[in-house]
Amino acid sequence: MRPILVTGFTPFADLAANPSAIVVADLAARPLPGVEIATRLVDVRYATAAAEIVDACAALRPAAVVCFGLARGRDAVCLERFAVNVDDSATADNGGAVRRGTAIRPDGPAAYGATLPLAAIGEALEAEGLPWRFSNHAGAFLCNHVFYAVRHHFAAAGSAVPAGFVHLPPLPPEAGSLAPEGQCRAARRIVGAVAAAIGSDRREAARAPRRLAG
Ligand code: PCA
Repeated sequence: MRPILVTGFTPFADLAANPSAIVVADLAARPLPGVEIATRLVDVRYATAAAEIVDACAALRPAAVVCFGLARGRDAVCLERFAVNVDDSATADNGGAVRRGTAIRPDGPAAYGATLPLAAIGEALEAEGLPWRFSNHAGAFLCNHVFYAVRHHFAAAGSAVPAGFVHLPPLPPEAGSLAPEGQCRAARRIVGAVAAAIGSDRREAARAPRRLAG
């Protein structure tokens, strides 16, 4: 079975912890029944983060990719619709690099859409009573950077592997926070919804030849 690749980030700036690292550790320690999961925790660095995740995609050939990160100042789990082709943040990465208005891929399109089943993920979060919403882009720091790089990797290969990005709200005591238990529950529901969507696609594909033959 090809795994679902789930990624998270280290803390950055003045943060002591990053909820995306917590949910990745939780999924690695307690995988969802019947779902193969591979996890990667990457440092918040322009020079290495995207390459590490793209290399994992090439090595693992995952069935889907769900990247998680923290969005400070938001108060809900945000399902990101688009990655934009620009690095542009006043915040320095963990190597001290600041990028303002730099194209991620000078040869790439202005934006990529998520290919995860966002509506089904939203329904799963709603059913769990968790705060969530759609978001139209993932900012212009490392989260957007890896989201764009992963989508570029699959688009360049002509691959339809579902891939996208979910921003988690902050941990307590920040405003709008979600406690670790809620963060982990959200991540489990998200990955579960992706696994269910992939599973039903596979069943469709398996039925299709018989339908054509019959
Ligand atoms: N959040 C940052 C980068 C890493 C993270 O967890 C962002 O929103 O870009």
